[in-house]
Amino acid sequence: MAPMTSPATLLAELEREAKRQGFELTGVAPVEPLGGGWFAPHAARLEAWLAAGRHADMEWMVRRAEERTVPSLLLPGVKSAVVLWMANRTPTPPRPAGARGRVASYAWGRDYHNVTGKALKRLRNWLIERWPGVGTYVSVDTGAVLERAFAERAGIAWIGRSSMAIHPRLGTYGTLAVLFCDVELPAAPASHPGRCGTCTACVDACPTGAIGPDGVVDARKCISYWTIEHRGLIPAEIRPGLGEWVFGCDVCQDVCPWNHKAPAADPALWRPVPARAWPDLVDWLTAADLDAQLDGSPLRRAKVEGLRRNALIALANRRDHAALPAVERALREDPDPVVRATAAWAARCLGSATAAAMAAADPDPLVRAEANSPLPPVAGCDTSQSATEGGR
Ligand code: B12
Ligand code: SF4
Ligand code: SF4
Repeated sequence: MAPMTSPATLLAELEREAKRQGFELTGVAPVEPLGGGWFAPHAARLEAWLAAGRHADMEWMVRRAEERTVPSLLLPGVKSAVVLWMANRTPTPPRPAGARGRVASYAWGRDYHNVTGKALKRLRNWLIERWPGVGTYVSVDTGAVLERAFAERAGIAWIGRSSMAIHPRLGTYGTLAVLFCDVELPAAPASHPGRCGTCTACVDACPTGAIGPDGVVDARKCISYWTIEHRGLIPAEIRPGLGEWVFGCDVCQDVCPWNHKAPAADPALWRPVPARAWPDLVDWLTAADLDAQLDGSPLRRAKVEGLRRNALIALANRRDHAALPAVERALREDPDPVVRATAAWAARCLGSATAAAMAAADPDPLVRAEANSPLPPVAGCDTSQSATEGGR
């Protein structure tokens, strides 16, 4: 069926509908189906990033690299990318007393893959109704799309030195969503200009030195990668750098000046749970129903054994001696060898008298290897951090 309206009118209506669906920003980038033009340098950077191994073991980045650099493989005849932004940082809840870990703010409440993903699908359905026959492809994080590149070209944000997309009023705490379509919509005249200037706050503050001065993030050093994406044992030399972070990391965003006056996102939409912002680490180790407790939460991505592994590292880093019985129990009883191996290391860091012998007697070689591995220096976390640190 022929469209009933011009592309310019359609875009104006689409922007209104996107607002109604909860998106603060909408922009359009032109898409070169084969990935040339303005997009070529972005594609080249992705290729260089992968070639240098900066994706760590995220093999899914390699598997779909071609689709990431050639948009027409995702949608034949693609002409435009509608880029949307949904603010996701709700106010920081007060930090309760006790052995608590820290969780990236996007994971305090509902899962954005669900919230933003559903809003994007509703917008797509609206578009299809308005423009019958239109071809679309949608991505919220998991599509094979270089989302930040399209955000920059759509004029809604620039890619900062931290590699985060930054909007001058909304800062960095936003989820990006991209809708490719085969209609030529009026695109932003140019990419958003970079506004980092001489600031290097994120490079200087990153606890693990993951951000190069040129704004390239090395996942092999990024806390977010280790605590969320990595399966298996976290290497001993990495563990101290994780500090108290047990799922993701917000340091490069918290220090970014563009976030300091950014408005908070709507708690009614995200429904943050204080105990997910500041999880009780011993609870994570011992709760039999942890998986069920996390229903609908992005925390589930790390799986129960990953969360327990991370909690053990945080307890060791915090030198939480009171947690030693729970750590020893994890070493003795947890069915997962990665959890037991991490527990052996954590218990030894906490001065356990029995951990080495227990680990040596374990049936799994991964655990036995932690019986007398050299103990790296344990980074002492400043447990006196204020309850509102990093928040507004
Ligand atoms: C893989 C991935 C990761 C990996 C790798 C991170 C990375 N920087 O690439 C890990 C697991 C470490 C990660 C961590 C995080 N992620 Co992530 N991640 C992704 C994912 C799936 C792909 C990113 C990608 O393609 N990386 C490859 C690199 C090459 O691409 P890029 O980072 O976009 O790089 C661009 C620029 O850095 C620039 N560039 C690269 N090299 C060079 C060199 C020079 C000289 C110059 C000038 C520029 C330049 O060009 C590149 C192409 O445009 C996207 C979703 C998506 N589909 O895009 C989410 C995404 C980027 N992540 C997101 C978030 C929120 C995070 C975390 C904040 C989560 C947390 N709190 O723990 C951290 C932040 C870490 C950081 N500083 O980047 C959001 C970012 C939103 C925003 N406002 O920018 C995204 C867009 C998901 C979403 N839909 O909202 N993530
Ligand atoms: S998320 Fe944390 S570890 Fe990763 S680059 Fe940012 S500050 Fe560094
Ligand atoms: S902290 Fe500074 S350098 Fe880093 S992204 Fe923000 S403005 Fe840019």
